[in-house]
Amino acid sequence: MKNCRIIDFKKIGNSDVGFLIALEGNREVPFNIKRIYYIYNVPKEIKRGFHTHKRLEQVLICMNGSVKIKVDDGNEKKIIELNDPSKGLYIGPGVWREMYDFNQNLVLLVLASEYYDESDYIRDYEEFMKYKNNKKNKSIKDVFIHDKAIVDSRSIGAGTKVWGFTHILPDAEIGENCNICEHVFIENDVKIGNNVTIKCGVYIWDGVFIEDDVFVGPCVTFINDIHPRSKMYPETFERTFIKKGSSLGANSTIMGGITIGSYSTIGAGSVVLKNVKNYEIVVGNPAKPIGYNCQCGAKLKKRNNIYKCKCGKSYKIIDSILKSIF
Ligand code: T46
Repeated sequence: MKNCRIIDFKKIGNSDVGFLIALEGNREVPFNIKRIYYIYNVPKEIKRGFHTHKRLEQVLICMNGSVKIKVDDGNEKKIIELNDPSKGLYIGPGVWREMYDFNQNLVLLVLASEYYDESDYIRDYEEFMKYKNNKKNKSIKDVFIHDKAIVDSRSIGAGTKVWGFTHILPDAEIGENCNICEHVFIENDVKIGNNVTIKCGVYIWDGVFIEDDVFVGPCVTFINDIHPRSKMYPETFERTFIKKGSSLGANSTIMGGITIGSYSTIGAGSVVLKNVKNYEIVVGNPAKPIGYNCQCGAKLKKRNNIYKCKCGKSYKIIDSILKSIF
């Protein structure tokens, strides 16, 4: 189901010494964690939930005991039992949820992307269905669509251009002022921010998330299944994050499950297998760092531990991360 999936966390340790699981925002947990809460001591006969959120993203982790969760995205319903602290249930916006069969020992930890906000809830099922249908039937305004493009999605922001022989599937979400060139294919579980350029010949598969101001060069290849086999599908596809302001050079290949840092540059033809840091320039196969660039794209020069750009911006490495200082 789009916007709802199980995440398997990496366990450190073994049954002799016990296990440790470390979760970091924007890594194992696919958002910045702003709030944590937990639910416990719930009598077995109680049912909770019965709502959706319009913007909130959550990961639910059953730390002890068990609980059943019915999820419903308006098209498809699923029942998921949570009973293992090494698994998280990701629930994105627009998914109705009902929780029941609480085991008395249950401790349900919830990691949330936003502070508590009652106006983000829809607590009435009919209203939820209306909300989902409105989204589906939304007319797209101020978008240029070439008459040889096939655009099934209704979530396309104003000012965006979609050129010929491009196909966008119905659940893809695309921001404002993007340029999506010819011969591009965009699957369903894809989000693209504002001011993004997608050059010709790019296929953007389920699980690829592209932030604002990103440049995707011609024929960039994304991968979302690390062990592909014909007619065999993973339970969930790898999730790849392309952060704000980064540029992916022509013909580069981006391995699934990694994060390309903000304002980084991927050299043309590179094969990127690992996370790339903010502002880093990586090239080659496998891609390796060769320096840093500025937000404006120019290569930075290092003098006395300060990285300077001809545009006037300066950067410094603080805790092994390059940061803008003025
Ligand atoms: C979900 C499941 C897993 C707050 O004041 N602050 C908070 O951060 C939260 C989460 C709730 N509240 C208040 C609002 C309500 O008056 O606590 C009361 C119960 O909250 P809610 O109706 O959201 O509780 P549940 O157990 O039905 O659902 C909660 C989450 O809110 C929900 O998003 O997915 O846990």
